[in-house]
Amino acid sequence: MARDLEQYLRPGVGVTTFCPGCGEAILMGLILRAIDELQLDINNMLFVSGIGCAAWIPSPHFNADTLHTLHGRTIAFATGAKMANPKLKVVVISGDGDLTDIGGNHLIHGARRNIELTVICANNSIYGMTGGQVCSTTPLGAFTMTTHEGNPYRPFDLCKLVKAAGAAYVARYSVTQPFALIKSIEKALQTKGFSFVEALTPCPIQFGRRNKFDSAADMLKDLMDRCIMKEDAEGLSSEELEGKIITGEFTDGGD
Ligand SMILES: Cc1ncc(C[n+]2csc(CCOP(=O)(O)OP(=O)(O)O)c2C)c(N)n1
Ligand code: SF4
Ligand SMILES: [Mg+2]
Repeated sequence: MARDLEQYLRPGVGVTTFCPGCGEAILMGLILRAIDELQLDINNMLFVSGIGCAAWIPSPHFNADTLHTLHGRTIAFATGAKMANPKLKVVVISGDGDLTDIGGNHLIHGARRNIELTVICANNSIYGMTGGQVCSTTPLGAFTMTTHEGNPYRPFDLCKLVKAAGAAYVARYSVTQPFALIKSIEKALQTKGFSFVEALTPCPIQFGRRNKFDSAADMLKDLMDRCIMKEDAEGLSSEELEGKIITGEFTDGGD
């Protein structure tokens, strides 16, 4: 069914801030589809973002209340807003660097407290907006502006981290799995407790061009090849899972 998603966009914003081929722009559309599918009243929602390309998803694009806050401090602002007005649906949308590096402590303690927030983390494996520095999600061996000889450190598994910290709902999907990702965002938005959706998204400009991807399409194809549903991964050997990214729901304690 065709939907008028334009109704959710702030009039007059016009040009998007995203580079051509950026997966975060795809994610923006998928979040709006989830809101539309649930018929949520956007006037009863607050979108909180930090600093980074992903932080531009709600602000300035969404025609709703948005808090574009300090780098790494989204969960603190969102917690304050939720406490001040518990009826508000508070949604945090930000990048992997913002939420899990500088904001990592806020993230795990938000999950530990199981505050009713929906957190959507755009994981593009890099600090995109500031020129492509290494991030806690950068794969081992990947080239970035600050790891010219390859990243020597293993990345965080964000879903394991947030699940272990106590979140009610935790899931990971790629923007190349749009229907599953929309459904997951819908589930997160309906969770009574801390919900976390990790959205894998390509950054062709800062990650792709340093890591032998010829184009944005190549990065999307790579994600399509490597993402495997949790259920399909069960029973596969570690050799068969080499290089694969396991996607799906990792806990579903919220109701
Ligand atoms: C306290 C502070 N430290 C560092 C910065 C610089 N800075 C702004 S955005 C950013 C990284 C954003 O990366 P991420 O959250 O992954 O978003 P992306 O651009 O990749 O979507 C950094 C390091 C800042 N604005 N404030
Ligand atoms: S730098 Fe990367 S994450 Fe940022 S808008 Fe461009 S492609 Fe997207
Ligand atoms: Mg990033």
